[in-house]
Amino acid sequence: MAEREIQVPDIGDFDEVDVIEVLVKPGDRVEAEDSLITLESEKATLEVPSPVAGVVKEMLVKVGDKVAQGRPIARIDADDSATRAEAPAAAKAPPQAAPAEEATPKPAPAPTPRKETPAAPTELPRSFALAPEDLDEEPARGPRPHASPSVRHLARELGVDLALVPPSGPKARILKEDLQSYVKGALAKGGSAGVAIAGVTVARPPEIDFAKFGPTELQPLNRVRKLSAANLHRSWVTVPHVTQFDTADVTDLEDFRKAHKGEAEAEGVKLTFLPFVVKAVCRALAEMPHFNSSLDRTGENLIVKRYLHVGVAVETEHGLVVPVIKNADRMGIFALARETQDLSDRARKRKLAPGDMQGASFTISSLGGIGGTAFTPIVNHPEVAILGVSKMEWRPVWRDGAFVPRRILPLSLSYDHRVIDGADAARFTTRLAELLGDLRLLVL
Ligand code: CAO
Repeated sequence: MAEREIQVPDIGDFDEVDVIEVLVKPGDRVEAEDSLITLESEKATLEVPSPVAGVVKEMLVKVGDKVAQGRPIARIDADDSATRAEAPAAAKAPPQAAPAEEATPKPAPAPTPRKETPAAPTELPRSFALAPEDLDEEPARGPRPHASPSVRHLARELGVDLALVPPSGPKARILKEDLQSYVKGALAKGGSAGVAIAGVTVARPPEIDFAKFGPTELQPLNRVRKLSAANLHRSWVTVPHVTQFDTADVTDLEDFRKAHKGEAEAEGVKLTFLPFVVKAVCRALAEMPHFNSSLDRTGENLIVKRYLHVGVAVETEHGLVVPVIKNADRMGIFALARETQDLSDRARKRKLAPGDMQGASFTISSLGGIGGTAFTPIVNHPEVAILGVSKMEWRPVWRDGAFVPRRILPLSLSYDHRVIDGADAARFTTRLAELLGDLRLLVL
């Protein structure tokens, strides 16, 4: 046995990526190529395999850590045979490099990218807005089935939960053949094998040949759309959503905005409606901090964030992107307008850095510039609430015995009912309406 320190291999363009899974623990036996940890960048999820067989002595990373190339991951007591097995590879190195190779721990082999692979429900990419450090440890699960990365990869592609596959390999290892016979068996049952989503098995969607009904065209989804689809789907199936509708009388606010538009333009800022909404949202969040929180992964604790980073959904030709206005509560209206404009411009030109899309604690989706009366936005999980803003319009409002025309802004607040009660949601939108209805409250 020889102790080996395993390090993060070359991870491409990223300085640091998140550890989202630790797949082994001290005392576990691993074979060469068994995955040790899973890393996640904005672009892909990667499994880092062990370069040697042996017994895990110590794990040097945990879920939530940010790691870069060369960072030690684990110490493994490598089998002698493993050391021997590596010898030919070392022999391929130039002769003068060999001693250095002996002295320096060898990094793990290149990770397996899972870029374009549709992930199983438990392994969907996280939200753009996720702050990994907010999350607690892995939820309690049964023992992870033993399988090589290639079998796991295939299982993900096929949408098979490996926990359901009977293993036939040594030490209950699931072999490729096991997976194949499981899928064959499921198909033989009439293709009724369901898809497991958040612990619930639902019927597979039927395969329909639409060409039977008329001409069709296959358009592959781009990466942004696939990522946001996965995040939205996860949120849809895991978060019990409720949407609270409300309206705000923004007549005075709109007069104020129009009166200051020219002044803003002189400073190179397009003063739209959104910065005022962001400002009001920050105030309401400061007053009701549980709207600015996340449930941890055990579901037993609330992580209340003491920062106000507001995500803004931006429509781009590549799909929906959610850049984040950091510390939005510390900005004035013009600064917010400038920041929104800059982030949305860069989103549309695909110039956002990964950091621009991380860390949101609450999201706003404004469709007001386009139209619509109300909608039910999906919570940007692991956040717990999202505000949808629809088109402001003139409506007759009954005041002092007569109808008067007022500009009314529709608000749609979707929230995670595990964290927020309906009464609180109504309080939140009522307060927002109050703040948007009377600008003076915003400056207090
Ligand atoms: N009611 C009426 N008019 C509104 C409005 C509202 N609620 N919100 C904005 N407007 C107006 C603006 O004030 C602006 O008017 P002026 O030209 O008179 O100043 C005009 O509509 C255009 O605004 P905008 O869209 O350029 O800017 P914005 O700051 O309001 O919004 C952004 C920025 C990035 C949120 C928006 O461009 C966008 O992408 N919206 C779509 C978001 C989306 O797709 N959400 C769906 C997510 S779920 O699928």
